[in-house]
Amino acid sequence: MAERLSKATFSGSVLGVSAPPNPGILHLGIGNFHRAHAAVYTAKAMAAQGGDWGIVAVANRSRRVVDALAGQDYHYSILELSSAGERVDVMDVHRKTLVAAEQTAELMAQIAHPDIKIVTMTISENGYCRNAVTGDLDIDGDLIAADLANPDAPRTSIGQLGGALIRRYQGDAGPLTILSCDNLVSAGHTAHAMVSQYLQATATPEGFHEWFTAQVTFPNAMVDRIVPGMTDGTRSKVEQLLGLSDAVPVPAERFSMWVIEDRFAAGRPAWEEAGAIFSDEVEAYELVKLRLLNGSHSLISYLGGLDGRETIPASFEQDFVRECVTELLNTEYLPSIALPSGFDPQAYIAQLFDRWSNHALGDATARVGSDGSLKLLQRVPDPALRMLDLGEVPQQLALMVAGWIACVCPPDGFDPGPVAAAMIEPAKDRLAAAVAGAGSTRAHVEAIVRGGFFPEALAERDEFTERVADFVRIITTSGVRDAARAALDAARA
Ligand code: CS2
Repeated sequence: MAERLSKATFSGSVLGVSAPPNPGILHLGIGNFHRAHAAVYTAKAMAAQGGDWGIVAVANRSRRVVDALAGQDYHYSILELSSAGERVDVMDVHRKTLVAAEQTAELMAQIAHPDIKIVTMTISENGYCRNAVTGDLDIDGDLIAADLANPDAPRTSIGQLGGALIRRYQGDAGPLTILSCDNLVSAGHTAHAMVSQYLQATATPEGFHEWFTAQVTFPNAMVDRIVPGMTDGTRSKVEQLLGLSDAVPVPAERFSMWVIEDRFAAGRPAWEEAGAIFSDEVEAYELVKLRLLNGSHSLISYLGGLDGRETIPASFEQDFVRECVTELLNTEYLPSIALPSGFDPQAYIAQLFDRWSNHALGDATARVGSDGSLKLLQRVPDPALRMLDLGEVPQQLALMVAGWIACVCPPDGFDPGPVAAAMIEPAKDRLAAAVAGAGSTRAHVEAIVRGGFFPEALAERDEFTERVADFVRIITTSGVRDAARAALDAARA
């Protein structure tokens, strides 16, 4: 059994630098993605230009990563996997960890500390507590209502940020940047809207709102790196390459991209030294990535999942999946985006095809298919409405929604198989309640589309619901391949 990775046992050099003792960044959501993305840019930026940009990493409730990191002096490895081979890097950029659910007061005090200049976050679509129908903060939902009733012990990240900002103002701790690193349309604007709607609904001291408007910024950003979940294989590969055991290594592809709006209230690391792009066209990049990569990813996962394919590359290898994705990209997504200047969409798509074919990475179909009720909101309604307004039915987007329904809330009697069963759907119970008693596939689909899972503007488009129902019917009677064929035939008619 190899020794455990730690400061004492690791004799190589870390990626970038080891962070200095005083952290300047607090990160909400210490999942794999942060550790293979922003953390890497930060370590490299400090290696190039210094700065007190070590990171306080916050887990929402699970102790697993936090305890493992503390036991390894915050060292962990990143295992890069591609057809060109594999490499391992060791990181040492975190300086402290917290668990929000157990240390809420300490978390808010830490965000209110003058040394912290930036809060970054990967709290997933779910963490923003948005109402699916209105897009506003879900103020009457159980979670936000509970935080508003008990603002000193908030459970949501939005409530914790709200409480911390009030403390920061009271303590005169200076300006702050809150940087969303989640896959959301206009991520910065969305984060800003949710936090300010929370603050509007809560008691704040005099002068607070003026301070908040002038001193707290929420830049938009597009984040990108495919980071699958860790497996036993990741751990043993790292042990083999490093000669040390790491309880929390992160597997990742080689590709990485970060496009950020340069609106930082209190300074920032020289992330451009690590390859980040500072741009005024971030929202265009966000749409490119959210639709071309993430949207297509959802279609690959539902079609591949229903076809029994356990990984994204195994799904994408199927001709019917590749054909539907190509159609989706060229006729439904690309025309919906005002591209950033100088951007070559076909080169980007060719690169996506390579990334989705990465068997060495083996990204799980079920990972991408999880959380569909939240992800599809970012990937379907706007481009679907654009086509519907032109009098066309978006066949592949309808197929995507049908695939999601067939995987996570199928009509009675249809078994979507083991890959679909491994998809985690947080709205499963609400979905089941919505479809209870539906007497036909059409009624089943309508109960979902109109059941609070999609914005009103899409829910009222019967031609869309009808097409989703057609595809669910075909999937459940003659299979996903026939549904894909029907979607392609209709698109090409
Ligand atoms: C994926 C993303 O979970 C998903 O739906 O599309 O996690 C994707 O792998 C990342 O956004 C890549 O940057």
